[in-house]
Amino acid sequence: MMLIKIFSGFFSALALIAFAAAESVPRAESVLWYSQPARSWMTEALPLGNGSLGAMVFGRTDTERIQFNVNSLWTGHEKDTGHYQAFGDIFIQLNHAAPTDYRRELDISRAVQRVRYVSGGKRYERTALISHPAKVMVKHFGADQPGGYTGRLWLTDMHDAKITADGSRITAVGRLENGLEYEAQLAVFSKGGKLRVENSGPPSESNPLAGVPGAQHVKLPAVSLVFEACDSLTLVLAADTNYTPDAAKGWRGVHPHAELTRRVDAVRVDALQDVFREHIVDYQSLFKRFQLSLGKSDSVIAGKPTDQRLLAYTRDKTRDPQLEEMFVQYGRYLLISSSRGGLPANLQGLWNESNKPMWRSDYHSNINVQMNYWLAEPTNLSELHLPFLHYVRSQIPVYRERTREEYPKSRGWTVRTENGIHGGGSFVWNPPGSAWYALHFWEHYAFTGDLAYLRDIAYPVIKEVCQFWEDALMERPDGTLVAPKGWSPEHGPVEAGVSYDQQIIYDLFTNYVEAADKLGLDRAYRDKIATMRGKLLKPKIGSWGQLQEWETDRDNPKDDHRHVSHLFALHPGRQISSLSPDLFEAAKVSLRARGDGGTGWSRAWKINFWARFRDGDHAYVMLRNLMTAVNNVGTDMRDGGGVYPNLFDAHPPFQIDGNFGASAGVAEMLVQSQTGEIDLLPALPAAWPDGSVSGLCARGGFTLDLTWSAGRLASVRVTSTGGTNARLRVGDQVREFSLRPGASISLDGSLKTIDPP
Ligand code: FUC
Repeated sequence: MMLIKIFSGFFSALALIAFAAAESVPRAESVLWYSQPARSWMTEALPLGNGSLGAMVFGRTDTERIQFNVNSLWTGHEKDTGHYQAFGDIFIQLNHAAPTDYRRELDISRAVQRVRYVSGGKRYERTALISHPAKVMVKHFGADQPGGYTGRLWLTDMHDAKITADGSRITAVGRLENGLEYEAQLAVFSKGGKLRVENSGPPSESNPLAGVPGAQHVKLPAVSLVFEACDSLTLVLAADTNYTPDAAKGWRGVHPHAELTRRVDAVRVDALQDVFREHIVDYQSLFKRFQLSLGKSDSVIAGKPTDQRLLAYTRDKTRDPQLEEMFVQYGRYLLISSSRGGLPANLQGLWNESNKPMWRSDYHSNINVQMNYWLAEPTNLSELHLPFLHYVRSQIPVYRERTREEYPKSRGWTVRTENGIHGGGSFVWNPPGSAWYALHFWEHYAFTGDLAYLRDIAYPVIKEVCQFWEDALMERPDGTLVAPKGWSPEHGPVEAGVSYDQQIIYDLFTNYVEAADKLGLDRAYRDKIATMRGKLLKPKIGSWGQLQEWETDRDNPKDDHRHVSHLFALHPGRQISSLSPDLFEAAKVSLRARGDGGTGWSRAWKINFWARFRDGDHAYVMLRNLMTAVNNVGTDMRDGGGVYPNLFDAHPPFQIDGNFGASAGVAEMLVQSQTGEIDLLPALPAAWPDGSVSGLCARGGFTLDLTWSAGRLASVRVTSTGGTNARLRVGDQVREFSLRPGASISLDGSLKTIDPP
């Protein structure tokens, strides 16, 4: 409070509160920062989001651009995917020329952005966030002297919405062709100076947005707000649609107008610190559950702006464990920002500036949407997995109908490769897609041990997908069961017995049998599925020792295709592990042949694969390969993956699965639990000799806090979040014990008890 008093005056106390709340100074590895404004949406602007409202902020000093999204703004219907849409922008003409001391940052430990600079002798500072509890974006523009803000601002829209102003509130109201209605409300507050609405249209002499990156396509509305000699400005934005995840209601709920008005009205601009504090507390309740330290970077390296640091990491091969730590936590930041209760994270999370984004920015079922959720359970964001599971359940009524048209002999449902939010899909059918989704329903149970969830939510879904395959599988004369007309994404012939299909069905049947056993349900059907699992065509080893991608031994050792679908059984499946040494070795031969390159998500998957091979050094090579600095804005996937200066994963173009898959991969390097025991430090690379992790979750209902030094486990604390019997492994040492839910036990590096429960 003292701090606030001292610094109040013209210089806003808000930024200070944002950074003083909850903890003193943000750690260097929590802050992405740059010494220039963003020059491109995809590679340099910085993301904010509360799970349904998202924004990309440029931090410009001439004309600021805030591009925003709502993740339910989709075209499409029950027979077609549609495209995820851009919503609109806020442009704020500030005319702060020749800034010096410029710094733009995103603090991922608070989900707050800040921009600071000096222009015309005045020191400016901006703070921005999108609050989940308040469901608004707030951006505050402050300065250390009065009268620094003179300019004009616009709220724009990507679909010709009607834009009007009432007082200092601008409203955009629109409707898409599929009947989706939407609205945005932007309220502007000022201190000092004057603020007025102008309805005369944009200045005709020149385009005021010339020079603003990505703004060429934007049509400026007639309405703008003019501000003159203001000391500070505060922007409050709320936006939403009338989408509802319910086919029975035609996917449409109430118009968002009243609710948006309520959200904006609820923000008390004279007590903004409350909004900030509430946001930080809410965000940190998720973010802080998982902490990681992979070692200390050289202070000169750690002190550089993030883009330069990333360049040095790639070009000079610097050792920078704190950058790696930041990248892992950034994945968690992105998930918290894009998956919180509403729709799940799509190919770009929820950030999108185009009405025709690559691959529709959709829910892609042959690897991508699944990879988005690999990190949720292990990195202690279990409830953020639910938006994906709820989304799938909401689509099932339509999936059933479409599936019946395509597979008239099958009960149950499955999906196409490209999927929207109205049940519709496009591109080829992906028959094992639903079985892969079913794995996610199982995993949420496997990590939480929540039996009520298993019984009421997961089990019916898993069982219905089993019924699809019960009807779709083809029995050969020798009794072998094969999936007909399969396709290993996205190459090779369409034929029966493709490994991708066979392995995913095996995984589905395994999860079903375990679920039925846990619940003591459907004994006869459980036995039937267990028998069918036994008859499935199994993985085969080919002529060069590889795990075959197809039933026919035709794998080309020079094939470096980005998809590695025939290794599903290794990860995320559990059919192949060190317990099946021949297949384990064959999978390794295949992965080596595929190489260490690929698109962003392909590299991320390879981190997970090498972790499952218990080869930490190779997993680490893949992490570094994924973290290759790239700055191209092209879309040619032959360019290979990497990350942009804003640490967004480059497919290319930006695709968020690689971010999420990498965070999951590092968790997989530190702890694994897919084979019934909790394996500690299974793939620790030489690059991280000393470190710690806390709040990492394992299947069975446990969280783990580990420390290691000189490459060996030093201590482990196991806390039961519901699990009772644990089997812990480190190297060849194994220790079994039981814990009461809520209790913890601390062990040393050789698994001897230090602190009993
Ligand atoms: C799959 C991949 C592509 C891309 C697309 C969104 O089809 O093969 O590389 O990631 O999804």
